[in-house]
Amino acid sequence: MNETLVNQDELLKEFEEKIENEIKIEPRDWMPEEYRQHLIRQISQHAHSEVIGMQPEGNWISRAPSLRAKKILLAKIQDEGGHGLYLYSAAETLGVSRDQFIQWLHEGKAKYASVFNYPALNWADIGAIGWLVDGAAITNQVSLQRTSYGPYSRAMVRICKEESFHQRQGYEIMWKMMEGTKEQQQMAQDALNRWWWPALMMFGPHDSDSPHTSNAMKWKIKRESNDRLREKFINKTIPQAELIGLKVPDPALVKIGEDQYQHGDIDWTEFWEVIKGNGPCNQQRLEHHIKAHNNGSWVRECANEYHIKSNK
Ligand code: FAQ
Repeated sequence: MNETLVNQDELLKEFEEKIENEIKIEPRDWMPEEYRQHLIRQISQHAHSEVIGMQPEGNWISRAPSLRAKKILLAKIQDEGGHGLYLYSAAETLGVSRDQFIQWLHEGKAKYASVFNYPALNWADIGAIGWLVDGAAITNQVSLQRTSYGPYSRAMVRICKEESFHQRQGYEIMWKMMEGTKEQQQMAQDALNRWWWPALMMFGPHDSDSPHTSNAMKWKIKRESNDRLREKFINKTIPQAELIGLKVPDPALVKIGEDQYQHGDIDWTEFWEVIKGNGPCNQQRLEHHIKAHNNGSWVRECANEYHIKSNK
């Protein structure tokens, strides 16, 4: 038998044993090329989501209703930028440069979470984003803390600590609005009506329609499936809505047990249309990112120059 083939078999066996025994795969470890490509796709798309996700909320910093609300929102959005940086760094350990990731985003070759292609129309939307979008993100990310790739897993641990504050700041906004005037209560309900379904879509297609789930579960990249995570999110969010007098906009929703619900049909046509680039804000989000990236080129050039000089 060919020596390289034997060697490959041994390496694969060692890799599979590590996965089996919950030992993290680290950047310098041997890994199957498909595993590496899977991670490059998922971690970079995750990073893009964090950074593009700053846009809907960023629009509201200058219009926050109080200094306290402005400070909290500013800190939260900065955190999202930081999450993008940890994740780009984790993805770079797989052998692709940050410039390449950004180029794939700008060329439309890399995705980011579909939810960020919806507009934030008023202050209640900032509450709904924190409560629902961060709430969905954290449900997924808590599970990803146990992902098999070391740098991704460690980034998730830190991100989860910050994300739980984000979820609470959003819920606090909704809560305050529900204690306010009739008009404020209607605004909160309207924001929930518009963000509920896009938040459920964040978990991705049903397991039966998810091409990546089988490998992701085999390699323990994903620890729970799209549908299982969506279910967990729904079960914890509905009681939160009811507590402050909000109604989830799903006429087919049924309670099937203690804090257990079955949801109605998700509009997958809308989901795939948004992913294809036809959502309300896809073009705006990408154009804004490209413009900001180009405007910042002089900062990158200066930083590189400084780095080269200080290392001489
Ligand atoms: N949006 O086979 P699957 C945040 C694509 S962070 C767009 O199920 P997979 C923080 C998928 O990429 C939110 N595309 O794929 C924040 C694939 O296409 P591809 C981001 C989606 O990877 C809050 C195709 O559909 N979190 O919000 C979506 O096994 C507030 C088939 O799908 C993460 O990225 C979608 N929703 O499962 C920031 C978590 N769903 O790549 C600011 C990490 C699916 O073949 C403000 N990622 N697609 O062209 C994951 O857990 C997984 O990648 C999933 C998708 C669950 C997103």
